[in-house]
Amino acid sequence: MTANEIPDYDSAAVEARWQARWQESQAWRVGLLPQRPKYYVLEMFPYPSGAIHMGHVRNYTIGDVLARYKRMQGFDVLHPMGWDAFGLPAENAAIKRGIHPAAWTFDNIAAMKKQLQRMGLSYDWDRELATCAPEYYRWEQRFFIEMLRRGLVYQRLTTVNWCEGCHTVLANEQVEGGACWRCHTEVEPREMACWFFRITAYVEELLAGLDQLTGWPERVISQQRQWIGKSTGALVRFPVEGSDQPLAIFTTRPDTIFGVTFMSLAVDHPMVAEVVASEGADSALARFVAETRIARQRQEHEQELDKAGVFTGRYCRNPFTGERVPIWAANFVLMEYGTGAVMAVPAHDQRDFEFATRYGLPVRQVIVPPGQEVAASRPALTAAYEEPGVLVASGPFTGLPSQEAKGAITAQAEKEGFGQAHVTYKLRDWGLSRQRYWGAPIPIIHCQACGPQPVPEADLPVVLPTDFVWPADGRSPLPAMAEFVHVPCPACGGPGRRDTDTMDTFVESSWYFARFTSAREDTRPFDPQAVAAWLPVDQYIGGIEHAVLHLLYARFFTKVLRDMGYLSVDEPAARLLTQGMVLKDGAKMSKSKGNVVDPDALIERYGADTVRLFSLFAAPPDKDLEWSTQGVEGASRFLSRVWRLVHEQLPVLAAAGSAPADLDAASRDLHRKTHQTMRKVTEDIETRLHFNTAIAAIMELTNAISAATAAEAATTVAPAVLREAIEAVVTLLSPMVPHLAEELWQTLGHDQPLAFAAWPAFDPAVAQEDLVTVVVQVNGKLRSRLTVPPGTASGELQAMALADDKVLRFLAGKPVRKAIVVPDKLVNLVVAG
Ligand code: ANZ
Ligand code: ZN
Ligand code: ZN
Repeated sequence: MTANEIPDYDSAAVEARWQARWQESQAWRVGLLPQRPKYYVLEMFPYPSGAIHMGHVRNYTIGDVLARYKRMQGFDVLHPMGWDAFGLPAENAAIKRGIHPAAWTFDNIAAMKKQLQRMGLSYDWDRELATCAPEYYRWEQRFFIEMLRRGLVYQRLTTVNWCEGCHTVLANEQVEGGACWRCHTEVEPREMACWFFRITAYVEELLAGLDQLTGWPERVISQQRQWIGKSTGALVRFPVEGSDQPLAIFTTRPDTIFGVTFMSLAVDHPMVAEVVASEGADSALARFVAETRIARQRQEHEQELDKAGVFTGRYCRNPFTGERVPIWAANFVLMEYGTGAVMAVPAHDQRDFEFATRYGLPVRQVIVPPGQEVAASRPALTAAYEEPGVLVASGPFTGLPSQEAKGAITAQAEKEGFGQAHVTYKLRDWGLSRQRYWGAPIPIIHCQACGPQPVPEADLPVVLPTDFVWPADGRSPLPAMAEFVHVPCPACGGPGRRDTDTMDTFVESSWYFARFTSAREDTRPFDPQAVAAWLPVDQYIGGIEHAVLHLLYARFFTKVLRDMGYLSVDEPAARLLTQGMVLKDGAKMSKSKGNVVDPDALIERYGADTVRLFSLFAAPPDKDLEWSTQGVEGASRFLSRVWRLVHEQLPVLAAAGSAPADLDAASRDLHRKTHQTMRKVTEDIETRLHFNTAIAAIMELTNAISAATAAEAATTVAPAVLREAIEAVVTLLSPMVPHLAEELWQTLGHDQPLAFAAWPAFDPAVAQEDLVTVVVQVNGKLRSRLTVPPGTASGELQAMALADDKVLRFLAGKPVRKAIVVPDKLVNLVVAG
């Protein structure tokens, strides 16, 4: 075939053709139970915002390559996709455009599904799920009730953000600088009864499980560990003057107890409330409490308040020294942690140091660096000394190293009855009530007489009503819907009131991976055999931003569902990949920055295969990927080259029989390169998901084929070897650029789809480099030979020569004066005669 007979590579036509075939043949469908070894690859499902972005493209392409690769490896691959479909943006769109959240959501789902299909992603769409469908969230309502029965769900008062302008509770992300994002009314804290999942009941298991998650990135593990925030220390009770109630504090540094010079209370501490009650609302303390609460509300996430406080007028006694200690209220102490009270040791805690400096409180050093315990005098500290050391001025504990003193002081407190060892966690129970409309209804009916009652199993699901006109003021319409709200109490039959809150949308994403194993099951949440067979997810792929919340909640739910008898795994996913971000000019691509590249426009222009190849080639999957137009064009050119190469060589390939037993040098080189490439691509995908280096290797093989078939090449390679090389290129590329690969596979004369062909098995013997013999001389006389791969470095050859038995015999312990090394040929060692 001459060049002008080669058909154009029309990516649009090729992609449309294969996508239609895959759809018709339901190519990616897997049965309820795997028939072969299973592999479950899952990408974090998207929120249906309306359009996919390059981050999705990257995430889903990575998953798709793995799914396709594993199919060719002989696995039954579960590769599902669905929609995390409840949430605030649907309500915001409803407010802004007067469109119903359900309509908006389902329109978006339809649009995004088309986009994903145009990417050629191999999903089993028969398992598609949308979390906003009653067929999905009904099971979540059942889990909620079962968890309630097990004490894993409870209700308590909590403070929420209230906007009086909108008469609604705002989520944290709807509060901007202390004001409502919509009407700019100042947000007030308001006490409200909310439901909680008792995730803290699993805290130790969640922590211990981290050690087993060897397939998860270290970064995620350490973020979870920090979030759980286990601290070991002691509770110590300080007697309070004029009260029979001691003040309990939690400390991780009982060794510093002789350095306490004041106490700090959270503004929400009961003792502060007591003092405020007796002093009145315009006391300095009362004003400080009010100011601190407002400042907290306004506080942006990370920013810390300037340390400030007010003396309460009260005193307690240090149970170790009998000393009188003033009690302050301070803005940096949190009621939610420990006991909400701190023994302040300004010499050894930087926050206390700054506080003491500001208010002129004493600083007393009780720990010194080892070796300095006998200094006659010490300069005043200019900052807290937080390191461990040796105790000074600490009564009977003076001279002990701080680590040892922690135990001794705690033991003493325990013996005297004013303290004990104690562990605290930063992890809080998970508040799940959202005073929003677009979420799964909480299946509870409140009754004056009986208290909150679960909706009976037979009445599930509690379906979110959708037939109403969306109220323009943005309030949840649920509380005003009489037929929804006024229902009889399931316990006494008296008048009841339905809970009109909905569940946090993180609840839906905490178990969707299990539902995918039997997504159409309609009599129970999961088919027991299917969950047992498919879980855990073998490879989970998603953004690092989910390191804590989603991934921790999913781990919690997995353990709860296990304990309720639904699942038999302890963890949701064996391996986790957190893919890097897609950047443009060094900044994350985002709508707000106006630097987004629209995947649709790219596919239109270059084709899905090019977009896939670029996103895989431009960076290893866990690293950030810098967008580059040249990169996309490079990917496009490479695919055109492969297309031409296959068509150009077709006449030669058609004649290819089996390879001759005796290959000429050029054929042997290409044969070897082919098997080396198979090995490299397999290892890169299998062990590290490094698709970029895998693609680079395939490009090299393509170059080698081009060189071997160039018009000016000295010899022609054996047609069978050429066929093997070209088919390797097509096959190894197929998980990455599946449309083009299928088309070329057909061009090469195959009538079965490549997607289910066997992954090329390399022959290690063929892949092995030919070895060369290097002679070793001692003082110019041949003494030994080394057999090594060509190109072995001089230093390595010299080291091998010096370790060689025969050589050692001739060296007879004499020092080597000089070594002459000619790579691939010779090593000559010169020793004194
Ligand atoms: C005395 C002390 C001396 C402390 C010292 C530290 C250093 P982690 O490690 O994060 O668990 N603390 C206790 N409850 C608190 C609260 N509700 N709000 C703010 N701070 C609180 O921190 C434990 C330490 O944080 C505790 O140990 C306590 O200060 C403080 F040289 O007690 B420490
Ligand atoms: Zn408002
Ligand atoms: Zn009742």
